Amino acid sequence: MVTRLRDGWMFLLGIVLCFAILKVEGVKREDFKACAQSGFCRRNRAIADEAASSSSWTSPFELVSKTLTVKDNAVSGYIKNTKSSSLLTFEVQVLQNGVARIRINENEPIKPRYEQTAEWTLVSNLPAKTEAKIIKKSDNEAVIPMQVPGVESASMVIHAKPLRIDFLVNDTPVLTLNERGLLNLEELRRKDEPKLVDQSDSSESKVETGEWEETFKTWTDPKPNGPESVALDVTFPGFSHVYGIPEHASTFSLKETRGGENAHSDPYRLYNLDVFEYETDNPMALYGSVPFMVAHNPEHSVGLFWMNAAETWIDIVKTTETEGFHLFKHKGKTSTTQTHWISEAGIIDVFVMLGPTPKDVLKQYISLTGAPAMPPAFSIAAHQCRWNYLSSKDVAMVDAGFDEHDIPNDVIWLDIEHTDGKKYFTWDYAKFPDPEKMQNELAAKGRKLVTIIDPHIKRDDGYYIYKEARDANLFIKTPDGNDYDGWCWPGSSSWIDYTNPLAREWWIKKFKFDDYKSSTPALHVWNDMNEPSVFNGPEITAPKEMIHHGGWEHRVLHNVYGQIYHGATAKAVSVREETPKRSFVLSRAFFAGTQRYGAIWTGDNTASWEHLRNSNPMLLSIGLAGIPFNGADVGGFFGNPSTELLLRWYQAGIFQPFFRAHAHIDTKRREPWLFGEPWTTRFRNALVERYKLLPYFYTLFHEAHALGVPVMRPMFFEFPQDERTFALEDQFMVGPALLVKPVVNEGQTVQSIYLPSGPNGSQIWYDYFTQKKVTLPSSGQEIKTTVGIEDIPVYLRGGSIVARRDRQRRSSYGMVYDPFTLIVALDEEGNAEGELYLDDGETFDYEKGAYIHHRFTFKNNRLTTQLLNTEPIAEDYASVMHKVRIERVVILGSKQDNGKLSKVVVHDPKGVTFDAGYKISKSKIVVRDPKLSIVESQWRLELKYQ
Ligand code: NBV
Repeated sequence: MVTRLRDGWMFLLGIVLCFAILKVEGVKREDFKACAQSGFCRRNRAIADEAASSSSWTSPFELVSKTLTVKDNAVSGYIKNTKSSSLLTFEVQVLQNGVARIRINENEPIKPRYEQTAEWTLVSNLPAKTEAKIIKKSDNEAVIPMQVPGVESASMVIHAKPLRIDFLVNDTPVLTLNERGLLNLEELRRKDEPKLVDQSDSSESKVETGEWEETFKTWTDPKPNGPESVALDVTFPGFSHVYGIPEHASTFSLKETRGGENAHSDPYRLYNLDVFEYETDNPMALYGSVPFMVAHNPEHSVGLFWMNAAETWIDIVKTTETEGFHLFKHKGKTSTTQTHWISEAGIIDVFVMLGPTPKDVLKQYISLTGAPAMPPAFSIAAHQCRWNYLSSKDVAMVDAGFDEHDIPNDVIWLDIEHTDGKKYFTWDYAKFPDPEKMQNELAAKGRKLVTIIDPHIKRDDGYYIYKEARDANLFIKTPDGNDYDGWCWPGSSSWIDYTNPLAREWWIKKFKFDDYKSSTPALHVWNDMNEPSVFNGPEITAPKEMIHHGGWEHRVLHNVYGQIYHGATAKAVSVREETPKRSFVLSRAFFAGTQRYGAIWTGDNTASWEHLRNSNPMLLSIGLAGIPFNGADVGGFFGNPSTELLLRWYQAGIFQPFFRAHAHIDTKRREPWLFGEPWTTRFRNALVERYKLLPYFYTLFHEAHALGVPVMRPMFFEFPQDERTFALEDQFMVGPALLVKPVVNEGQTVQSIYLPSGPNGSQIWYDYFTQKKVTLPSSGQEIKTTVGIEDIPVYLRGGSIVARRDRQRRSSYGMVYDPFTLIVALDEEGNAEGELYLDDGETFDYEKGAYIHHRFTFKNNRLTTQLLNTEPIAEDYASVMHKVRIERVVILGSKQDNGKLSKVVVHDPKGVTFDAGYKISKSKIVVRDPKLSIVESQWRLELKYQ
């Protein structure tokens, strides 16, 4: 009876919530905590306040120097809390690639603290440890040498009293731990035991502690473990810019959070949450969390990875010498960034990456958290989604619409309404009578279908997924051992505990074709709501006291839950066929390591110019945090974009890594042909440009897979010494060659673009579309250009070679055997180089040599190539690709003073020499059909001058 009554109330609540979800406008800030409403954030901020206000503040933590020992290439010892006299364990590992790991834990906690974030986050084959050495300078100072490739000298200096750790690169301090003395580790204790001593004697009296219970709105968190937070300050001396720690709808170069000009007033929060109608310029938590920060100045880049999956807050303060702070004078520069990392539970497990370049830091970061997956080729083309395409007929119409209007598209998506009552893995057969036929029809054109699979499972005995999971005991539990029951789309729901290995194993089977009825190899998957989103939970998520496998509270792993789910789904889709294939799974929630599984998007944005503008800094931050495959809903999810906004969004989206048009169920239809001419042509033109550039994008995804470098790059990644690029967030690089500055303002007719001059001041740029060399004004590097409604400001960097496929097809599948055009954009010296990576786009055969990787070089009027393949191209692959040609070479910027071009000679791989046809206009040469196969490399194309 009680249950039924409760269910009745829950049902009503659900209706009200759904109604609210569709009707309310703007973010409801009051649904989400500010730091002041979170006990552990308050307590640690109070310590920072006290440290800042008292000149005599020192950290109570000291390293017990004589306990330092070396074992298994790790340095370990004890830290003493001088106020409580208790001990913490301390461990340092130095890895061979310039990374150091520091772990601090309670020595003998009354019960284990959560250390397993490593299991979900780190790769199993971490870089080897270097031989650990301690050079004792004095009782108070020990030096641990570090090896950083590309750097003359590097070391870690540990000061014992009080504990402070400095990292030095070529004798310059680049990062310091506990410089402000904010290290804190709340030791577990029993509720009836008094706290030995507070970190700060008076902070307790100043703040309401919320240690054993905390109420937020109508929810009370019982906190059975009491206070257990960990915190540490990290100073970046000499750095005025820090980046990363997504996901926030904020600026790319992170703002201060404790005063200062244009600062946020709360710390950046990392707590995966479903924030309805989120706002821009806000440090509030969003759907994903990556506790990884990069600091950059003209000389150095460093990274800090705070490996903790509990709720985390990060304060940022910037200081200059004149303001009183200066620990180190940094080659005449005075700016320093101080950060304060505060997590609710777990241990301190941090990695410091010493670069020295931004690309090196990313490489170091993915050596820990894993290489981004190589995406299936179709998934980097265009996707068409909507909540919802309502029936098979609707899907067929949309599909046909693309063909009728000659607009390329690779994927059509089905949102929650395609299911039978929001029971995932089922179909509403009334609307989709023959899903297999529908998929086969798409597949016949090389197109795919994506269906949504959310993690909330309807509690319905007649639903096989629910029954199987319940019977196998796979759901997240309440503290009293029942299956957690919360509210989401299907009504009363439970959530699979993916941290349980048995749950993952079971989940993987659910995607086999005979299990997931009516699914075919053309179907790929979308994981939404995996923060997890719980309509009637605190802050619209799962209560922290819920219990996972091994007895762990949800609190300790909340931020990684969605990533584990994403990983299990990606694996499932990949192994459903006998021969594993690359899967495409889009996730909304993410954590460090998500890049190993697939793509993410920025959730429910709004169809406004502000959100279009915001997509660039958001995606730059996510890419910088190791997740290169990212995108924002093109057009904006909530609301109806004007046609101009929609078009400008397409024009920006085609240069962002993941392109998906998507819209809320209440919005007007907006497939790109619905606006009539000349708009249809404009949308087509934008999408066709993306398709032409697919070989370049694919090559960049391969680079991301190999090295972690983002596809959509912050300007400073390519121009690390140019300080003017450090805060740029409205223009970006796509790979090393293309600079893009999308138009993001209504009615905009002029765009100014910053074109960096490069380290030696001689960087040439070409307008990507007109292929003309840009003449820079005498005043500097900023140009202004008029932008018509069809114009996208894109510039090609002199010195690069970009491979394209220029024939228009209806999907990327149709382009597999299409010939290539090479655009060779010469630099000041008449040189250029660039890469092309190719494989079958769907299997893992590239691991067995089935790929082609060229490095093209243009030098001394000759175009040549070198295959970067580590072994001969696998025979089968080489033989199918043999017929694929380079059909055109376009050379930009050839020097008139070379004389008159008299012929273009091709020396082919068989030793045959012939003249190729060409056309020349001013400094552009177009060589036609040099008859070169893409699998060959022993050729040379030469420009002969008279
Ligand atoms: O499944 C419906 C939507 C989906 O279209 C959107 O992309 C997700 O971010 N989903 C959220 C649930 C509800 C949104 C109000």
